[in-house]
Amino acid sequence: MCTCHSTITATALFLAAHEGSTGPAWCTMANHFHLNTPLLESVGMSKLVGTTVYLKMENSQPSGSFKIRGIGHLCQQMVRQSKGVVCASGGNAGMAAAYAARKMGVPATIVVPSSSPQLVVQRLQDQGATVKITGKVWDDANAEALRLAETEGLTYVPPFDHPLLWQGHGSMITEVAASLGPGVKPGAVLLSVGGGGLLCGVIQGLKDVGWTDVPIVAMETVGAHCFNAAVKAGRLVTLDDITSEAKCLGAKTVCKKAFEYSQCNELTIISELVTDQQALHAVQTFLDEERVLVEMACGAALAAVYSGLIRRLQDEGLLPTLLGPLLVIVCGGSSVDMEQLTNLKHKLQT
Ligand code: PLV
Repeated sequence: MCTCHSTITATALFLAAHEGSTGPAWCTMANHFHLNTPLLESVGMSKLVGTTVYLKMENSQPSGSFKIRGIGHLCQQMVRQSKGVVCASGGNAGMAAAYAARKMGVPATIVVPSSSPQLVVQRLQDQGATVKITGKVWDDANAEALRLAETEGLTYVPPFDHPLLWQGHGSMITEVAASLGPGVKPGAVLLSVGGGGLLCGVIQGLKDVGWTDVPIVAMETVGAHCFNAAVKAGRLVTLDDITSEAKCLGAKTVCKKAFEYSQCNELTIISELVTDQQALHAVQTFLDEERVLVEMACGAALAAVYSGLIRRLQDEGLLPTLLGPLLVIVCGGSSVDMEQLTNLKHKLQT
């Protein structure tokens, strides 16, 4: 069939389903904001782990991280008639909300804590967002975002705790299944946990493709470890403070759904911690070996490979010795550049 004809038909169907015949301009461009990202084999990491390692390159999303999948999906469902959106973020959820809002022609206000580096503020402003700095950590910024939603009538965009986000994030696993082809399935999935949205989204995706028996290694840094604290305590725990430099993992309390999944017998979720030094070392090694710069939040997951943690989990019998391919979610992040990396090196290596 002529591809041009099928494109017009798809667009027409999309418009009819969403807006009638006169939808906004963004509807005619594509029916989602995220890209289908590459799935790359890492020779260096495969050597370390002893099985094929696949990298799902979410760093290459237009907003710099996986967040655009869920936030783009949520915005398409909730933002159509909005005066504007407001999102509280360590940085990347805000980047995704600002990107989606710009594409939809809607104003965006992003509230970040003072711990977010200046380069994040600049990048958010470059996306056309109004940036407000409130409080020390994400939880403080979130209180302000909720207040603005109430008083200014803005649509609140949650960064990690909403079923539409999880549904949107789930698309990354559907893509992995398509890339790997029939009959190939990961031996384990490795990812980072902040507020737990990525974890819930990956589980949603695993459910969608029938892979719920695949174990998940859920990584956090010490000092941004709200999921690990909840798993250990057997209940939701609110951390006193965020002391890790992985600020984008810095929610004080993990979302309820992520905790519920950790208690679910049908899923295997292994919660582990690395130090900031290990996360930073992983960021540097990844830059050298894969030629890609990611932020500390992502380094936490990569450190599980570079620090030998995956091998240890195999030795301890928590992961099988003959492990199938390891799927690493390279969640990305915009809170990093060479200057920020140098600052972190000085701060953490002295
Ligand atoms: N960052 C959120 C929450 O911050 C934000 O506002 O951007 N990797 C990267 C690069 C991230 O930015 C985040 C979340 C995560 C991983 C963890 O994802 P989550 O929060 O869905 O578990 C406080």
